[in-house]
Amino acid sequence: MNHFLTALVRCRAVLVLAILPLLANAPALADATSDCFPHRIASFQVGTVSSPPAFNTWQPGIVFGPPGDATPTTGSLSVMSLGKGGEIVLEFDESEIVDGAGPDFIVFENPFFCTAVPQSATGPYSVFAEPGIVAVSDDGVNFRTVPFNTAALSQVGSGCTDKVLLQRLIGLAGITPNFTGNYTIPDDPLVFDPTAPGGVSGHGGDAFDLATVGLAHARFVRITDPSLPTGIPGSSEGFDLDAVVALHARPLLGLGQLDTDGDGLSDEAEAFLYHTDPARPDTDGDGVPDGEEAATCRNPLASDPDPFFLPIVELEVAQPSPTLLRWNFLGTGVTYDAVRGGVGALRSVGGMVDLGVVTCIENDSTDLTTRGLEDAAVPLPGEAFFYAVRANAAGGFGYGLSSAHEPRVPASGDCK
Ligand SMILES: [Ca+2]
Ligand SMILES: [Ca+2]
Ligand SMILES: [Ca+2]
Ligand SMILES: [Ca+2]
Repeated sequence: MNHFLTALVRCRAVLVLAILPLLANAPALADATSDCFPHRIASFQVGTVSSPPAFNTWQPGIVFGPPGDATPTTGSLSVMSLGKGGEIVLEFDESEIVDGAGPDFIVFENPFFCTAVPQSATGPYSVFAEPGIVAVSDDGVNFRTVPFNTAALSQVGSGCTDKVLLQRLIGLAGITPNFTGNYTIPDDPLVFDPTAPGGVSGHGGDAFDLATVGLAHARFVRITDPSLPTGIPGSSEGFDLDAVVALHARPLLGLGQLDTDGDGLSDEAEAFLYHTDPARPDTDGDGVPDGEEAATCRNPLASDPDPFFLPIVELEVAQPSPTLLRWNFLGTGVTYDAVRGGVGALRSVGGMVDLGVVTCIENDSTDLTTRGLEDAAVPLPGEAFFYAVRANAAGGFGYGLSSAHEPRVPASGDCK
């Protein structure tokens, strides 16, 4: 069965194309969405681990998107280990963090309670914590380190860290246990919440305020592992980065993009992606501009406390296999549709990209391990495939329209 995806790419700019095998490590096409996550690793120097390679360094994109599933006593595995002494710089390239009231971003590592979770503010506990030093920058050159207690940090040992010491580690990341939930609610580790699992007042992670380093806005977050004697020998030593989430942010307009209503989102992004009004800065009338809602993972179309974002996938061609395609984004409740066609079928129609005849669709892939597609087919000599991978939030969009403007139905089966 053949499938037609006329006009789908433009209308769903969350689609990206990778062309195989012409472009090894094919970069994703730029898009114009904004959300509360960084989308670029500006630099990464892996530290040392007893059993290299450091965990998930082969899929570093796992640090993008929301934090992975965790409970107060089981940390997320959706992390990349920095290794002892490792350092990573994440860049917000579609938005910038701004200094609002209180904390402005959260860093999620995967600390967890070693003991029973505390039942009251006075209850004892300890946490398996691997602290990281956090610095922020507006230009990617000049970084300002969030102040922390160096004497307290030097006391962190190889095992679990006691409550008393933990409370002296404020200013570092990797301290507060996480649990799945609304990851845009910052935790205050000094406030016990009797209604929350483990007494964590938000959903865990460690929240930071740009005001503490005197910055009005920032696009870069650097995390440095302090090379402590913490952790279990293996591939996961050092700071395990799960996610960075902006709480106060605004979108950055791309070059030449029009923003008629000045809400931070381009006219095109409003019309094609968010379905907000390009002539109205606050489409849902809740007092928060569309762009600010998008850049902080809130729905610009509704006053909904749950995090909202348009999942973006970026493709890579796994080497040395030229037919293994991977994508770097993983969010709870997100499935993926992989679509393959011939490059020769691609054509431009009225500013849209017509994918032409599509020869294979992998529908609703939820492979959480590899987030990849190993395609049994290979292109003929001198020809190439394109792949479009579309992330599909739970209950999300349909499959677009055929060239006859009828709802497209994916094939049964997959590309394997
Ligand atoms: Ca602030
Ligand atoms: Ca706008
Ligand atoms: Ca608008
Ligand atoms: Ca609004």
